[in-house]
Amino acid sequence: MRFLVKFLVAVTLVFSVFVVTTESAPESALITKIPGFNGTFPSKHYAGYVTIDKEHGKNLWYYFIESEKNPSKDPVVLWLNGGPGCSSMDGFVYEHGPFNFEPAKTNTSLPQLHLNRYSWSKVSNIIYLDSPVGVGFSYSKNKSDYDTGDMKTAFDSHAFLLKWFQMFPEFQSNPFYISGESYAGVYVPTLAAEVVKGNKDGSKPALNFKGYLVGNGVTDPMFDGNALIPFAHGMGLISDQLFENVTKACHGNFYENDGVECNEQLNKVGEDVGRLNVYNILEPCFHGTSLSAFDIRSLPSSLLQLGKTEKSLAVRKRMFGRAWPVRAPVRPGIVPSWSQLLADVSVPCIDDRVATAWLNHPEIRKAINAKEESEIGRWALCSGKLLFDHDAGSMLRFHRNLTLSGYRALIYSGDHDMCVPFTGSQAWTYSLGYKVIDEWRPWMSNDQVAGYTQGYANNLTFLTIKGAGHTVPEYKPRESLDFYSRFLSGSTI
Ligand SMILES: *[C@@H]1O[C@H](CO)[C@@H](O)[C@H](O)[C@H]1NC(C)=O
Ligand SMILES: *[C@@H]1O[C@H](CO)[C@@H](O)[C@H](O)[C@H]1NC(C)=O
Ligand SMILES: *[C@@H]1O[C@H](CO)[C@@H](O)[C@H](O)[C@H]1NC(C)=O
Ligand SMILES: *[C@@H]1O[C@H](CO)[C@@H](O)[C@H](O)[C@H]1NC(C)=O
Ligand SMILES: *[C@@H]1O[C@H](CO)[C@@H](O)[C@H](O)[C@H]1NC(C)=O
Ligand SMILES: CC(=O)N[C@H]1CO[C@H](CO)[C@@H](O)[C@@H]1O
Repeated sequence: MRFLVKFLVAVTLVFSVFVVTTESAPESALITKIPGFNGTFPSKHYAGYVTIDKEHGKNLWYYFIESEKNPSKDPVVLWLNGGPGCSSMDGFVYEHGPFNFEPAKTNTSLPQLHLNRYSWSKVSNIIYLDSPVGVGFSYSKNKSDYDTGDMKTAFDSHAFLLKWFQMFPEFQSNPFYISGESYAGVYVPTLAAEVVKGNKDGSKPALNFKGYLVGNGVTDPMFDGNALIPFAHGMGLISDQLFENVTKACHGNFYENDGVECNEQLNKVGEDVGRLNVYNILEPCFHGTSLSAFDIRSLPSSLLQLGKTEKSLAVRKRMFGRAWPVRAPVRPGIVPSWSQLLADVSVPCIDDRVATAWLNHPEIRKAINAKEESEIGRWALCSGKLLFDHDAGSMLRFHRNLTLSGYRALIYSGDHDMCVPFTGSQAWTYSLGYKVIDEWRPWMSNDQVAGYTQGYANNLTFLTIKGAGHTVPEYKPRESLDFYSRFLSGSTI
């Protein structure tokens, strides 16, 4: 376990008091036109930089979309993708952003944009933030800022929020929520704790923080590490006999056991599940297996239909996100960088083609107020620039504090994700020991069972989305907009 000395130094240097002013939304950040989109925006879009440390030239980039319903009353939601090191434009392009992307016909033309009828901006004001600096379009002129970790990231994102709400004062009284998925299972609670602390300490403006949402979130090494074996067994990926053997050999403790016998059994599990698409076991995996383009065409059509959604454009067939190789749950300490992972050729199912082509096109970067490539480099879905320390420990104490302080929490889980399986999230939410007030039951979307939920005291809700993978709205956009809007409005999911 590493300590927080660096972080504490940074805190003392960076701390400053923000002055509340009465400006309104910055006109210079307003986006009026995006090449590749011919229609009119259903609501206002803004993008730009917030400088959180002038001396270092430290700048966080955001894309903000006003609600299409009632921007002055609807919640403001911050969205964070994980990694660590992945851009939140992943969520914008592939999950719940305002557009669906039609890949460009040639490699010099632009992707064509269509409106996404299941965009989360239908019911909320939403901020996509590239965080920490070194990720997406966010940057620092002092490269030492790329040596970072959980606590520093939370501290900086809080500084961003204070400045952002100062720039957009008309949103200061809206309910405010923090959301994210995957490694944002760490970003969200740590940032929420900073926000609560800031409010207590009188930071200005006060943030009207109400609660948070975490999807397939990294939370705790023991719960996350023990999740795979029961998941693989329940999903029919390993045999009853192997399940019995591995459980016996590892004494039911799969996350840190290094006994020879246990390891042998875990290796057998690895052989069974290793070539699956870790982000959605139903999806084909084009990389990291021997499937060639020809093999893919010859797959039975029933297999090609798997994971098909109502989205007008197909979901990513290959995707990029942090692959915790099946037996490497997130542990305290340095998290390997994306370039190190890629060098090991251990990230399966990679694709970021539409997003990469779009966000590196000079016309697009100009339109969305992002710095030019010559100044800050290429946009990458996940950054290899960071030296990132997982220094916040288990998230359980954060969740306990936040929920006991009255903040609402939705912990949701695509139930076909093998990266952060629902079995872990289900187990840790239960482990908090809160009274069950809404016993496990199906929840409905469009007259169909969309998944299962269990509600606890202290406004904690656990929810699964049936058939969804790691990036839930990418697979189940309609169901996702349903649970999202019900949670935000405070009604029963
Ligand atoms: C675009 O595609 C053509 C034909 O496939 C290829 O020769 C060219 O190198 C590509 N250009 C870029 C910038 O990728
Ligand atoms: C937008 O307009 C351009 C030029 O008229 C056209 O080539 C393109 O197909 C249109 N895109 C969409 C999505 O309608
Ligand atoms: C970058 O920041 C570090 C830590 O604050 C400082 O020691 C260093 O002098 C800075 N470097 C530059 C080039 O400003
Ligand atoms: C389980 O363990 C038994 C006893 O060691 C062995 O005979 C059997 O082959 C194992 N089965 C599997 C599936 O590993
Ligand atoms: C939990 O709350 C206590 C009391 O407000 C505070 O001292 C502590 O730092 C909090 N812990 C976390 C992890 O937020
Ligand atoms: C908005 C909401 O659901 N609030 C509830 C949070 O939890 C407390 C105690 O469990 C309830 O009294 C609130 O109604």
